[in-house]
Amino acid sequence: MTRQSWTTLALMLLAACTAGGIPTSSGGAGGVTIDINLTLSQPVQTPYGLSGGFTPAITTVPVGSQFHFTNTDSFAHTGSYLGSQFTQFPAGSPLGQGATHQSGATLSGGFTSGALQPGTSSQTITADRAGTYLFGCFFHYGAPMRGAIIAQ
Ligand SMILES: [Cu+2]
Repeated sequence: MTRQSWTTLALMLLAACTAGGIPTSSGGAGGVTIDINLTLSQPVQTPYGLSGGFTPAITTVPVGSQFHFTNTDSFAHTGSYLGSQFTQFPAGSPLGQGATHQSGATLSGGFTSGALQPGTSSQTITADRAGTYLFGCFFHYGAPMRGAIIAQ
């Protein structure tokens, strides 16, 4: 390979690893990673209200792509869909105990990661339908621990 080709290849690999770029998978879970870490992610204001604990606070993905949650914190969290009735983060948590049991593999069907232990990832979830989907952590919703995923 020429020097030029190596440079091009290196740039392509770099681009693929950039956040928001081409989804890469590692460790089995597919698609874009939404990082869960209440300790490191400070609350930020979003169009949906105060977000925190999830990075990015708002994740935008193409319809048909996939994402998952990875808990990089030192204690358990969930990433749980709040429900289609919410266009803003409600003041109090709408999540029930069921959020601690992993279920759902699509945005349209609803989803929860279940209680994710430190260093673990959720199931892969497919962004099958356009829209804005608000989610939160069952344990620390009020922290605040909330985020959004936009499929478009
Ligand atoms: Cu939490």
